[in-house]
Amino acid sequence: VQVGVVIVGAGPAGLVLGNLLLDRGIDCVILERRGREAVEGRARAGFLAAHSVRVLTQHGLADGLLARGHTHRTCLFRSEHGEFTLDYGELGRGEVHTVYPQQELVRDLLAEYLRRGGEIRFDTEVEEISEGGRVRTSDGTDVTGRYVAGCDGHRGVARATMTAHGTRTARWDHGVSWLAVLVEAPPSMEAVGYALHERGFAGHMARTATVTRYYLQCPRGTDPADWSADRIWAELETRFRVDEFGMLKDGPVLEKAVVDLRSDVLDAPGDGRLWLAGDAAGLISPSAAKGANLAVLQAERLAQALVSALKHADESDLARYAADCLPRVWRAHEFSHWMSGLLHGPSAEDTENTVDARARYGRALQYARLDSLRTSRAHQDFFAENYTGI
Ligand code: RFL
Repeated sequence: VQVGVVIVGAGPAGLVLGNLLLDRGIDCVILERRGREAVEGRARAGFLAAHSVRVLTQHGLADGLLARGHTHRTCLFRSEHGEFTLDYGELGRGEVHTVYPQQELVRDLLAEYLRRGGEIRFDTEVEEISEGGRVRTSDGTDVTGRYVAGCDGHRGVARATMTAHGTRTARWDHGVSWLAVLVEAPPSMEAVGYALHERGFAGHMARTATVTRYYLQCPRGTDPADWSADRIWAELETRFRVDEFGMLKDGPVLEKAVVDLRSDVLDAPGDGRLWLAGDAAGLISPSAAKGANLAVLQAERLAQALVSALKHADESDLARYAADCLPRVWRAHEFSHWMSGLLHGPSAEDTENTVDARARYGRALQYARLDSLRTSRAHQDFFAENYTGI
């Protein structure tokens, strides 16, 4: 079988790309390792940047998120020094977030892809991508594309193929992990909540009227099974200082998983016939909620470049794809990295090993960052621009 583009992976990157290609009359097929139910049920991101909403709207992919998503414009920081709220919708470029669970976005994108006549094969794992654009799948069939789009996440074959051919990776391990918890309870506050605490960071992010996401910083190697619902709520209440600021709205824990905070970026997100988008091209720690937004950005750019290549035999946009995306990718990483420093303070290693000096220095820097953000309008504008921007 020969098609214009073989897309590996049906996450946000692959599905946005597939829709945009179909729109321009490019034939493509998506190969997805998992079944439809698993693809549509995976709860991850929730905060969409204004840029992502613009791209999705422009391409007729935003009906669901415009109808059921919520606008979000404030974030709150709580620490031993009290709390303050930033109305980021009034700062910087005046952009806001749209809160819409990733699994609902994926469901919408998939429905639209099928409505546009797109082909997708579920339960089909790609095992190898070879130089001529040939893709070997677990069911023993080969599919060949004029181009292959690797949208198979950070553990996928596309990235492994690139690195096996010598593409280098820039990588950072933030040294901490988050216990990511989904609870069946309405949000406890209007804002995104960031709690800085000597026991570690805790986060609160709205998802829907009945489901809320919480995060708890935990040591690397934490087993989620060690965290009972009671322990989770007790720790959240301590770090959110409920005695001082009021209770959280609790409810049953629906899901818990540990996410290690790591970031990396491939030097070259593609070459020849194989081009990467989303987590396949780079993983960003969730500290500033940028991952799904970078996936949308890259899928849009890659779609344009592939259309030029396939319709006009012009590969100059593909040649420029890296230069086009990487500066914005790195700006997102820079901001996420700064957020990570703000939220986490000194690493557990610093606190345990070099007890005093380094830990105290790290903690003081953390509070200086927070204080700058609390008191400087210029810093608040800069924060808002990066927080909502892509
Ligand atoms: P995905 O979503 O991982 O999709 C990749 C797809 O490829 C399939 N696949 C294969 N298929 C065929 N053959 C193979 N060999 C394959 N290998 C893999 C997989 O089954 C899967 O369906 O990658 P994509 O499309 O690049 O999208 C990236 C985003 O999912 C990710 O960046 C975000 O979820 C990150 N993220 C957040 N991003 C935001 O912008 N805002 C947020 O609020 C936010 N919160 C989060 C997050 C990520 C989290 N976790 C779990 C890491 C919260 C969490 C807890």
